[in-house]
This record gives sequence, C-alpha cells and structure tokens, in this order.
Amino acid sequence: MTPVLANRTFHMKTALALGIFSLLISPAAGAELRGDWNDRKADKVSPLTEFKAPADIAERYDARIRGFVYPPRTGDYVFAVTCDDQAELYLSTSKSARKKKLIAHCPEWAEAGNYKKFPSQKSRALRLSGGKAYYIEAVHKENVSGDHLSVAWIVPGSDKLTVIPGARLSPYPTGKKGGINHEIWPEQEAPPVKGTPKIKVTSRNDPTKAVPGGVRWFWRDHQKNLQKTKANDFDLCFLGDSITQGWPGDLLKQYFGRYRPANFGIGGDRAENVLFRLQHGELEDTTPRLVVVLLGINNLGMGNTPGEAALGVALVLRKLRTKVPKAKILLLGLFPTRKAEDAAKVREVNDYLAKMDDGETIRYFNINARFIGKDGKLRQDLFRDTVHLSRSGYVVWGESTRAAVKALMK
Ligand SMILES: [Ca+2]
Ligand SMILES: [Ca+2]
Repeated sequence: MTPVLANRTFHMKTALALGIFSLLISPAAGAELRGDWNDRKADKVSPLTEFKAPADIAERYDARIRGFVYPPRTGDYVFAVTCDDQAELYLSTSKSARKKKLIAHCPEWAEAGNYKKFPSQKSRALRLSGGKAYYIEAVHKENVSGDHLSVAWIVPGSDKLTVIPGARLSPYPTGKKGGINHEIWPEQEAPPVKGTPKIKVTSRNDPTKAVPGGVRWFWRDHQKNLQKTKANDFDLCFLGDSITQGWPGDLLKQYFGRYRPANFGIGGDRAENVLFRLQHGELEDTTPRLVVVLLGINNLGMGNTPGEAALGVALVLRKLRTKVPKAKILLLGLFPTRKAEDAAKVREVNDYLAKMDDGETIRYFNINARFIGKDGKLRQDLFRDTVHLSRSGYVVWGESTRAAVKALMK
C-alpha cells in the first residue's frame, strides 16, 4: 500500500554527482509516507538505545527515528529496514538532513527481524567514511495489529546484518552518542462533521462503537474490500450496506463506468460496522475523488432511533474525512421502504443527514421523489422486497444521481 513509492525512478546522474553513494534508489522527492513530517511536533519522543522501535505499542500512528550514524571504519555498508506496516529509510551524504536520499523501503509488513521479505528492504552497498557523521532517518507508518521497525547494517568485513547499535548513533539535531530518538504522531482525526446530532445513545445497540458485522459473509467481503483498497484503481467509491452491494455490475458500469467505480457495500452493515471497516484498512491510502454513502437503514432495523442512526452515519463521514481527506462525499438520504411504518423514521433520519451538507466536501442528496409514482404511492416495481431495490430501482438510482456525480467528480 505505498503508491508514493511505486513510481520513483533511479537517478543515476544524481547518484554519480554525489559521488559517495554507489547506487541510490532515487533522490528524496519529499513524498514520504505521510505529509510533511516537520509540520507538526511529535506527540511523544522516546530515547532508543539501538535503531529499533518498541513493538506493538499502538494502532494507527506515524513514527520517525532520525539522528546521525557514525561508521566505525571506511568501507562499503549495506543498510536494511524491516517493519509493520510500512517504512522508508533515508541516508544523507553528510550531516545535512536536506541531502537525504531514499536508500531502502519496506512496502508492506514483514516479520520482526526479517530483512529479506522484499528486495527493496536492503540498500545497495554504500561507501562511507569512518568516524564521519551521516544523517539517517526512518519513517514508519502503522495501521492496525502488530507494529515494529528496526534498521540493521552490514559493516565492512562482516556479512551479517545487525541492528545498528546506540554506540554508533546520536539523536537529531544534537545529543551525545549512545542512542537515537523515536518520535510518534497518532492519527489525527478530522474535525466533527457539521450537523452531527447532539443526542445521547439510549438504545441497546450503540452505533458509535465500531464493531464488525455479525453476518457470516462480513469477513469475506471485508477481505475483498481490502484487496480493492490495495489495488486503488477507482475514482468513485460506493460505501454502504446491501442496497449498495446489490448494484448490478452492468448498470454500475453503464452509469458510472467512466469513473472506475468500486463497490464497498456489505449486506447487513450498520453504521458501526462501516466504521469498523474504515478503522481496519478499508480505503486506507486510496485516492477516490468521490464516495457515495447510503447508510443507516439497518440501524433503524436494529431498533436505533433516527437520531442514533444519523449519529452513526456522521461518525462514518468523519472517518472518511480522515481516511480520504481529498475525496468529496455524496451523502444519499435513506431510500423509502415498503413498510409504511418506516416512512416517518426515514424522513427523520434524512432531516438529520441534510444538516450534514457543508456545501463543499459533503453534499446531501435525496432522490426519494423518484420512487413515488403518478398516483402518489411508492412504486412497487422499484423494489424486490421490503427494502431492496429491483433492477428498475437501480436504474432510478443511476438516472437520478448521474448529474450530481458528474458535477462532484470535477
Ligand atoms: Ca499496532
Ligand atoms: Ca500493523
């Protein structure tokens, strides 16, 4: 999941001009794992006695270990990095941080101590001068589950990778030899979504607590979505429950094919299940331009009040703003159902959702008038059961949102 690294090219000229490095992967383009690391002060800084971060410390954080490395003697050195989930290793030709170059990277998680899972984990042989100080930096990104990072080297005269010891390191920008600093930035949550209902959850089912879906196909479909996430080959994403998942492939292609749509609907999902999916890798590091969200009907089915259902949706939208901050969101009002007693609740949820439209990144859209026939009644032909759309229902969805999608894709 490192598109930032995928198209880096090897600049022989730069490497030759620098002289000291025999072969570099690329110049540092400033396209590090996440943003500009100097923008924000680390939330936590801890000293390390070797080039190895403590393991399994948290979920969803960015980290950096940087300082100076002092080669014991002049000769060729090989550096290697291992991590969970992603890391990049930079080295400078001098003490200057500005001259750093990417020399190795770990594109996906590897086991602790395994520097051989990906060829890119190891640098080429680099000629360094004994006793001189070189700026070194590892940036690290953890999503969920296990996390670790370490940087090892092969010193001249040896053929073994060993973690760089503290005696050969000093912290940045000043400090004495004997260690290096570990800086951590926890993931920053986007600001709350406008119009988030200010209500207290009183139902037994809590839509604010991320939990996996209870249906037997949840994990299978979640895995499929993680594969789609990894492929990152879509500009338009549909996020929701079974009503989204039910899009006939040919119709989706007909209406939205030019935007390379991806379907992230999972049957049975409530807001809290989608929240779980987004917290566990779905859409991580993807670059959709628009996400179409239709969510909340299963919360009503679970006994949540309209306000609670809308609160769950608001938290999903906030998480989307965090995960894909550049994407716009088309928030659809809940569709009507064939159950007459649902009508008032659906309307109430939609009243809440309409308030989340911020006029910029989140746009609310209600197409429910299109589900009503000339007789003023719900068109039965648009449904295949109480809540699910028939093929004709998806035609209505496609026809009535294509203009809005087109406008937001710009
Ligand atoms: Ca972790
Ligand atoms: Ca991990």
